[in-house]
Amino acid sequence: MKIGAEDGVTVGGVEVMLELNGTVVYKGVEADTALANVIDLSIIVPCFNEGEMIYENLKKVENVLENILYENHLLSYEVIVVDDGSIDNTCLEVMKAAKEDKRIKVARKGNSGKGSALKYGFNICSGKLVTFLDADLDLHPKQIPLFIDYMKKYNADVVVGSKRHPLSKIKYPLNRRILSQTYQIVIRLLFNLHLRDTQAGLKLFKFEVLKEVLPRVLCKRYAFDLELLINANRRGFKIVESPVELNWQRIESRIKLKDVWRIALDTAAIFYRSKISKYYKVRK
Ligand SMILES: Nc1nc2c(ncn2[C@@H]2O[C@H](COP(=O)(O)OP(=O)(O)OP(=O)(O)O)[C@@H](O)[C@H]2O)c(=O)[nH]1
Ligand SMILES: [Mg+2]
Repeated sequence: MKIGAEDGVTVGGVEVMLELNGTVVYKGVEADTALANVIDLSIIVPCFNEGEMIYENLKKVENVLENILYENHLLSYEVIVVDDGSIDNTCLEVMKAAKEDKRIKVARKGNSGKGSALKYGFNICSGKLVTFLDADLDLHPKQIPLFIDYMKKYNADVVVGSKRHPLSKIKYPLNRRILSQTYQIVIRLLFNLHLRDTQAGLKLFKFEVLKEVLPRVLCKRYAFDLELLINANRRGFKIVESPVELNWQRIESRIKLKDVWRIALDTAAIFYRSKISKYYKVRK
């Protein structure tokens, strides 16, 4: 299977590479081509070196959506997998799933972090509602309908999964628990944000929120979630927390000391933009 920028052609303003059997791979998306209201739900899955589990996990996503979205009057969906520079077989596995289900789309680019991948995926999505879903499925997509219910019930613009919601059921290692709790305490001290968890890998947005907020989100890696939520909050969008069931899937966490250091630096930069340069202007 050949994947290369030299094969790129432009379709609807997006540079794409057409695979031999017709699977479309989006590459080099520069322009903002997102079109709201074309379909009901877009699920964006950031994916880096997940070859071992991504095919199976995309099948799980597909099953869930087939079975439960109909009950929620969501008739159409797309899954956009953003694989930026994986060095394992992720791309082949995603392409296999995409060939079997045309609602799965593949976006590829050079590696620049989870946040950057989500932003990139948004550029080619077209759902009225947009979900961010981590590829490891620590948070199973069967929880999406609950998020949709919360959005309706609380008239919210954004619903975030929260490991610290009183109704959440959480299974993950102690070291990750401590890291997560410490980060949320730091956030509480630095920012006036009334959320107990900014980092969970399942979130639901109205399309318009991301359209307005993402251009002001500069972090490319894990602090992206925090910056996005601060920005949405400053602009007056209503964010509510949903309980989640988290079942840890990895043998070992991928978050290393280097990532913690990067998160700390990015968080300091967000503090500067939020409190000093007032980069996230409040909506009038
Ligand atoms: N496209 C892309 N996806 C990424 C990148 N880094 C992480 N991801 C994806 O983002 C999601 C969350 O990353 P994880 O490594 O699971 O982060 P985490 O859940 O905070 O930490 P652990 O599960 O403890 O390792 C997964 O789907 C990853 O594949 C990246 O640089 N590019
Ligand atoms: Mg994870």
